[in-house]
Amino acid sequence: MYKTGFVGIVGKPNAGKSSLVNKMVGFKVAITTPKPQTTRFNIKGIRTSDTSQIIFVDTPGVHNPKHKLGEYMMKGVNVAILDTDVIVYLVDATKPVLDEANKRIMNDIVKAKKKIILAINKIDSIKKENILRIIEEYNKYIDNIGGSFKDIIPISVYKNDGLDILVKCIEEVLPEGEIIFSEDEVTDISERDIAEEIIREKALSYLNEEIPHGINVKIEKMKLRTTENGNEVYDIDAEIICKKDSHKPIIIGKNGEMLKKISTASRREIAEMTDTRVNLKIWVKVRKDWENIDNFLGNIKDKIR
Ligand SMILES: Nc1nc2c(ncn2[C@@H]2O[C@H](COP(=O)(O)OP(=O)(O)OP(=O)(O)O)[C@@H](O)[C@H]2O)c(=O)[nH]1
Ligand SMILES: [Mg+2]
Repeated sequence: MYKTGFVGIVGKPNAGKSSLVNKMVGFKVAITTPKPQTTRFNIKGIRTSDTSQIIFVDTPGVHNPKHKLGEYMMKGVNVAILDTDVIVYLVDATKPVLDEANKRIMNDIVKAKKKIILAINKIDSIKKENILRIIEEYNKYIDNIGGSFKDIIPISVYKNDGLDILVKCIEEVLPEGEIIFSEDEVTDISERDIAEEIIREKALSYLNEEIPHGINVKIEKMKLRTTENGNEVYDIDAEIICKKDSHKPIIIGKNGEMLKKISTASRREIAEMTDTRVNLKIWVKVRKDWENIDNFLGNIKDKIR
């Protein structure tokens, strides 16, 4: 009996949701960083095997929004809860406390009568006895709001620990069905979108303090060109958008060194992903308060689905 369905991966920022989806799919569909609130819109990661096609939906970390950007991010989480067959609620075992925003989301999942699997990630970084305490706390909470977990699975994405069991548990609760996406499809987002995300990932990784989360990346042009000697090259023009005048020189860096670092790392990874040479130009622009202005949020707002 072949199983097919959509599985929402929901949880606090930094729990390892995007890392889990990438590992399950075997391809980097979503960027990951050690900084919370990396993911800004839902991304599908498709895992096709002999027994099932699981369409994972990676979602932004659950938080209390402080601007329009945050509101759109949380809208994405809510859409995923309604539109998927199963929810994997992912807990970071090193920071398991259930905050108010996450309690609300848990209530929404129970209210929507969705099947929930609790996965406790990063067990490579805690003592075994702490896992029991986390299980107890979460069981108590869900019991209080009239729900229950279909399964509880400790995992480590880093160590590939418990992931086979997680897949089996998902397959058990997924509906029977035919394959939806062709076998070679791994995601629903375009190369252009992934390229934007890769540039943002590099900027997030290299920049410090308050700047990383205040940036957005927009690709203005991404065109394939054939050179005189018959090689293909992607010409890419991109903008890093920041919200304050004072951030711009920091992103560019002394003698342009920071921007060069971001640009070199991005170019390499985009070239690897597209299997094509890349000619990447990045400009830095200031758009004051862009996180609250609809015009500048198109690339996030349009991806709520
Ligand atoms: N120790 C440990 N760290 C992990 C594991 N899985 C992911 N991480 C790390 O946790 C951090 C956050 O991972 P992400 O996958 O970006 O987390 P996320 O839940 O998608 O975060 P947001 O998009 O911000 O909501 C990264 O530094 C990962 O390398 C794991 O199994 N063990
Ligand atoms: Mg993420």
